[in-house]
Amino acid sequence: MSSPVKYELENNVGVISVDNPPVNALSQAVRQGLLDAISTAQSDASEVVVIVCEGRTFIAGADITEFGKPAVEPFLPDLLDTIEASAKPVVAAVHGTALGGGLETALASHYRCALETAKFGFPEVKLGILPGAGGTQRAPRLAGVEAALDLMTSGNPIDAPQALELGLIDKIVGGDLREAAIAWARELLAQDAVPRKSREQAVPAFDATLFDAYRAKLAKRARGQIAPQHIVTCVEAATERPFSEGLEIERDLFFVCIQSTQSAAMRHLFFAERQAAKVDDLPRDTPRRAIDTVGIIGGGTMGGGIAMSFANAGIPVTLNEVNGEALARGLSIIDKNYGGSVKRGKLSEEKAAQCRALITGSTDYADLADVDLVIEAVFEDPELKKEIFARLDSVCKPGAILATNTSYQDVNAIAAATQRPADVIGLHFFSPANIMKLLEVVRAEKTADDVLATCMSLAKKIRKVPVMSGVCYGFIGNRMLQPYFREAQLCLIEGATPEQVDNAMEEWGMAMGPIRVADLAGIDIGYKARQALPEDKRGDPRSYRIPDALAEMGRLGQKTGAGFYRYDPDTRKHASDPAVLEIIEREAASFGIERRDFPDEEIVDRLVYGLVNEGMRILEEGIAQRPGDIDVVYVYGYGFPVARGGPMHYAEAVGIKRVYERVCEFQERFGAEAWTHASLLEQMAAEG
Ligand code: T1G
Repeated sequence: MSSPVKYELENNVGVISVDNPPVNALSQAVRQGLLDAISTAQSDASEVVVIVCEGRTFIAGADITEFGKPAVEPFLPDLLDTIEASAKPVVAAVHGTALGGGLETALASHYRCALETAKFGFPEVKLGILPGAGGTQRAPRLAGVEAALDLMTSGNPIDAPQALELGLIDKIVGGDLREAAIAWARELLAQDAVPRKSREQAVPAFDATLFDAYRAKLAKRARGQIAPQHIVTCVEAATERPFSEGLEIERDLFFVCIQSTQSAAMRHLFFAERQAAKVDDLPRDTPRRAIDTVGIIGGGTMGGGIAMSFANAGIPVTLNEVNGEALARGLSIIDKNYGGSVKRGKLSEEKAAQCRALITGSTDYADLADVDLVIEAVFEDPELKKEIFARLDSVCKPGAILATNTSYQDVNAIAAATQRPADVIGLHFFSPANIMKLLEVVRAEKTADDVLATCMSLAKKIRKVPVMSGVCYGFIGNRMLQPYFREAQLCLIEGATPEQVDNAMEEWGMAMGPIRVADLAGIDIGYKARQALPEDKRGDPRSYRIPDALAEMGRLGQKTGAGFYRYDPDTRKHASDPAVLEIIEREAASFGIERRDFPDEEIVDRLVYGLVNEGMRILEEGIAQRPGDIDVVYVYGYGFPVARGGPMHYAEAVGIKRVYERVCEFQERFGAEAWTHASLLEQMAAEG
């Protein structure tokens, strides 16, 4: 087996090139190859060494597939110490992304150059770990404490001009990178450049209060996560201890992180997200249709956000509304959103104007005749949606994809309203659609393979995370939400308070508790949906009598200043409202329920195991391809804590048998209607 690392002597320059597709990860073979090459260079005719990579990127980090397996030498920290100790200057030449162990390799080199388009980052925190090969000690010495903290605790990459400004790289080069790096290496030699070790650089002046400020900020932003806090400790050590001691602290805390359940959960999500983009029964070479222009029906909150997602990816959009007034309203919301992004520094004025210019308003369906994809985003009236699809069927060109953004409705029935059901698919965006990353791609019975393949790839282009779902009421996410919200309401009527339910779930890790989510979404949404159903189809009345009472009092949530909580008109901060407790007690009494004290653990188990049990049914029915898909849906669409890996991964971490037993206990206590266990759950528990 040939090494993925090649070493060639080009006159007086030793060139080490790494070729380990797809992202030149630092697998054992790459580490061994690098060690062999740098050792060879110490005793040959080379006077300077260049490290460069083949393919689409510089080293994108350690090989994550090796995590959790016994570590094999050479270990990365030792390899990087060897590179840094080289008697001959080492130049790292970066293109694509230098991430994690890849950036650490560059920082252990003595000089760094890059193409203008290169990106640099420490994404380890997104895997629940920290830079474990000297990054926490070398980066603050080169870029300063605050920049290093930002890079490592956010996990987000920066571009080459920023890296140059911070001192993480020395030069931006153009043209062929290998040639440019070799030429620069020779220039350095001509300037008598010597090995310049990052470990010997002093940490630039810094504000010592930064560390506690970051600890407090991260305790809010990454509630309960250990890696961000340990990163701060490592960087603080870089300012207080000799390099070697700082390295030891980094090593110890790296192992604490990598052995944590949090990191196991976040690594699971890394691969689950990439797996979710694949459709098992679709060949990889399934043709894709070209999507160069898009039309959107409905300029409301969803339609506007969807339009921005495509425009932000450089795809022209025609936004269609029923009349000029509605269109003006829709476009003004988009203008406001772009203005907000510029104000928050998320987008430059110029970029915002460029994107906005790609969105054109329309009140005439004829304007959609030539677009490649149309997305219908009107309110949830099934008959109206069918009407719209029948009109689109008569207007749109052959081969155009017709998609619906419905959150619940039967996509098969909508497709049947056209003569071309093979071109119909569900594209379920999440609000705000220009921000939320999740996209449920709903495959209807007759959806053509190339339509599905096109939409799964298109998602990546508009920076969304696609997950395929079959057709059922609420698809994957919203269907699983029903037992979650049902149990939240039942916990209320049986004895818990809105604060207790929300605090229990937020302490456990949810971004926002279910009661506050109900107030944010609007209590009238659920109320109207129930009113549209016959009484016997609304489910257990104990699970909706309280929100119905609030809705009938006009307490619709944040939008009316009061729902389960009161909201400060200026700050929108929520506060408890004793009047709500009176309503809860009144409704409980009407059912003859004696309210009781409520352990937080029971709230968490009923809500989360409700999700898991429904998730098992969704897998049984083949609505979701794999458990990891469900985890990606909940983490990217419903604020499920990344450090718990999603509902299905969490069930596995807790133990499927324990979950099954708890669900059976709930069935005993609360009845089979709500808690009949999924057969897959029973089977998995039985088979261990
Ligand atoms: N290890 C193993 N496989 C990897 C990988 C990695 N680091 N990065 C990507 N892959 C696989 C991925 O699973 C997929 O496989 C294929 O490559 C293409 O990826 C000591 C310990 C580089 C920006 O966290 O962010 O270094 O699905 O679909 O959209 O401090 O991949 O095709 O079979 O994502 O073009 C730190 C992770 C590691 C970077 C490219 N590094 N990767 O994005 O392609 S920890 C990371 C990415 C570390 C040290 C520590 C992205 C990318 P498959 P893709 P992409």
